[in-house]
Amino acid sequence: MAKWNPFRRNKPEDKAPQESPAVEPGQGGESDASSESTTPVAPSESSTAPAQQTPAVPSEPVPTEPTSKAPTPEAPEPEKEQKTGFFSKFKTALKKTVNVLNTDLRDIVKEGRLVDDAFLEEIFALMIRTDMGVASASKIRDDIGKKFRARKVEFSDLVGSAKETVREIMQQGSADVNFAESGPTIIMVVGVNGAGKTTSIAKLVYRYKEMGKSVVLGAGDTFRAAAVEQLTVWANRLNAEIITGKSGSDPASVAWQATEAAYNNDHDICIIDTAGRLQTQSNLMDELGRINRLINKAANKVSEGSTAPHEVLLVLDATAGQNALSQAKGFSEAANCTGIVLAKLDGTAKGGVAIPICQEFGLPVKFIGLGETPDAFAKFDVDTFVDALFDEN
Ligand SMILES: Nc1nc2c(ncn2[C@@H]2O[C@H](COP(=O)(O)OP(=O)(O)O)[C@@H](O)[C@H]2O)c(=O)[nH]1
Ligand SMILES: [Mg+2]
Repeated sequence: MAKWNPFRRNKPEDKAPQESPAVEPGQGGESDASSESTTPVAPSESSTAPAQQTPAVPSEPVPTEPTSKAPTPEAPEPEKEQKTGFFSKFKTALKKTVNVLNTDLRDIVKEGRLVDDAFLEEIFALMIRTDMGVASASKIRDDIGKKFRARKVEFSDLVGSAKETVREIMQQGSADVNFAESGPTIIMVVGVNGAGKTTSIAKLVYRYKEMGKSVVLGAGDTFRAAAVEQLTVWANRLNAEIITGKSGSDPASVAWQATEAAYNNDHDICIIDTAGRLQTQSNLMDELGRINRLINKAANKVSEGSTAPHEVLLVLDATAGQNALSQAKGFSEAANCTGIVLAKLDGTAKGGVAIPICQEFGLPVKFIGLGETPDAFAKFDVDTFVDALFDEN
């Protein structure tokens, strides 16, 4: 495992990569982009960049003294012991869904009910009132129909069936990132402004540092100087190397350099931040594709045959409810996302939206954000989620 060297703090500023990152074989449509690499420029849509919430650098980011904890490779995965603590947070986050399931669903089967078309439609209408979306509600209804049609059911039958359906919908492989088989694991982080990208990166750094891994960051949100500062504050506090470019420089150049640094300096993990953008801004979405391809090219240049990024995490703000769904759609199409970080689950009752996100886009929810500190983060666990969803207490 690579050792992190606190004295080796590469800050190449906006030094352009030796090989122009913008020139991609077979990317004829991007020929105009090659000029961007020699003179770093702001993202082309800078003037129309999302004018929504632009979170300031946290004045007092409060990592829980992560630097005092020496990373030990044998450190147990934090989520194990956190599981119970997170259960109640999960329940709060799923309150809207839990309430409907636990009160209304219980009510309609109080005295037992015969499962017929009318009853199944009642179930469907009830599920629709939660945040699970039409497709999931239909599947829950259909599965109940298949198992119990023309039979009398009780609450526990319905809950048992619905749990099984949700588990099936959300079935996912390893909830952690897809680690590289050899060499560094490169993770790109995307999402709209204010979703929680930079905070989630800090949480990932904390997580991997705790596991004894060495981390390098790429401050790819070059659009706002404050964003670079914000990530730098976290990098310093969490003891991670950071590659920055000047404000307005080409984010792909930063991504390129961070990827190179990850390979050249034997880091285990490289996480690249990107500027927030709306899923509707097609040229900004195209830029994500370009950054993605250049990360791959950089990886290949340093280590022939490598492909990267290994993970493209889409950070969604759980408080956005159904809007998170349209973000998932836009980003998963344009940015080749491989997983979701559902941030701010601590501040919403609409966490049920995780179900349609998994179902409609086939994107696994890998991590959940439960607060603003780096440790307020957990690997998504489908069993805890389903248990919280149908918890009767
Ligand atoms: N309560 C809570 N706040 C969060 C969470 N994740 C991020 N935030 C806050 O959301 C705001 C925007 O986060 P930031 O990481 O800067 O978003 P970015 O624009 O996507 O990089 C900041 O005030 C964060 O502290 C979370 O899981 N829970
Ligand atoms: Mg940010």
